[in-house]
Amino acid sequence: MGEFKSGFVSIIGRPNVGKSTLLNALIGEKISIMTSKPQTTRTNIKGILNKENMQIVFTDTPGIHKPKNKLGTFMNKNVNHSMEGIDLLIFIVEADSKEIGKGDMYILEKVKASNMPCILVINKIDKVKRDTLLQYITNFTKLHDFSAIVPISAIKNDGIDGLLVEIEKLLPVGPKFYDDSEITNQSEKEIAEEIIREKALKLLQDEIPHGIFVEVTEFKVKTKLDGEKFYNIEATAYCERESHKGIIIGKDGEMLKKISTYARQDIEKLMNRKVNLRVWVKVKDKWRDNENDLKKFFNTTE
Ligand SMILES: Nc1nc2c(ncn2[C@@H]2O[C@H](COP(=O)(O)OP(=O)(O)OP(=O)(O)O)[C@@H](O)[C@H]2O)c(=O)[nH]1
Ligand SMILES: [Mg+2]
Repeated sequence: MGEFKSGFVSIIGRPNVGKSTLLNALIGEKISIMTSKPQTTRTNIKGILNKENMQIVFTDTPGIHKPKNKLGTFMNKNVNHSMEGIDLLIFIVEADSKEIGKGDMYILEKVKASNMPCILVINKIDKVKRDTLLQYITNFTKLHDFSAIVPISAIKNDGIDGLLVEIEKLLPVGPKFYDDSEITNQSEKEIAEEIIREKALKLLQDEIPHGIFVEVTEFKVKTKLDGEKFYNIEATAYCERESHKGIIIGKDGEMLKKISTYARQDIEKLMNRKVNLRVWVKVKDKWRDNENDLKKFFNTTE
C-alpha cells in the first residue's frame, strides 16, 4: 500500500444539480438535506470520508445563482470561501440538454480562474439519453482541460466508486486532519434545524419555504419515568409574513404537525434516539434582506 493521502475537496455547481445528494452518497450518511427545490443548501457543509489509505474532507456548497436578496449573496460568498485552501474541485453538472447553459458557463469561468485541478461530474445520468450525454461531454472537453470527467447517478449510487478512484489519484500525500469518529462539521442541533427546514421545503410551495429559517432553541437529553432517554427539541421556524405563518401552521395546525412529525421521524432515525419535537412559527419581516438577521442567524461576521 502507498503512503496515506488526504485533502480538501469542494463540490460546486448550479442549484439542484445534486451536490448534497452526492455528498451523502460519498459519505454514506445523510449529512446534507436534499430537496427537489433549488437553493436548498445555504451554508458550506463538510462531510469526512475515511478509507484505510486516505481521508477526504468534502464540502457541499450552496448552488451558485444570481442572488435576489442578501441571503443569496451570502450563499454565493460561501461558495467562494469553499474554494480557498483546497486540493481539488468537483464541478457537478446535469446533462439536461446537449448544450451547456449560461449558469454552468459562469461556473466554468470560476473553475478556470481558480487554477485548481477539477473533476467534472455529470450527474443524473439515469435520466438522460446516451447521445445527449456524449455530446454534452464532448462540448465540455473542448472548453477546459478537466483532470477527469465522471458520469454518475448520485441517487442510484452509480459511479461513486469510480469517482473516488479519480479523486485518490489527485490527492496529495498527507496526514489525517480529523478523527475517524468525526464525519461532519455540523452539530446535532444544526442537523435538526436543517431537517426541519427540509420538511418545510418539501411540503410547502412557492417562496414560502425559501423564506424560512429554523432555529433550535433547546436540545436536551431527558429521561422518561421508565428510564428511557430522549431528546427534547424546541425549535422556532421564522418566516417573512403573517400570511405565510398561517400557511405554515395550516388549517387546525395540520401543516405544522406534518412538518414536525416527518422531521421528528428523520431525527430519531439519524440520532438513534427517541425525540420529542415542538416547533413554533414566528414572523421576522424580510430577514433575507436584513444584514443583522443574517449575521445572527448564520453566526457570521460578514
Ligand atoms: N434522477 C436523478 N435525480 C437526482 C440525482 N441526484 C440528485 N437528484 C435529485 O435532484 C434534486 C436536487 O438534489 P440536491 O442534492 O438537493 O441538489 P443540490 O445541488 O444540493 O441543490 P441546492 O442545495 O439547492 O444547490 C433532488 O430532488 C434529488 O433527488 C440523480 O442522480 N438522478
Ligand atoms: Mg444542496
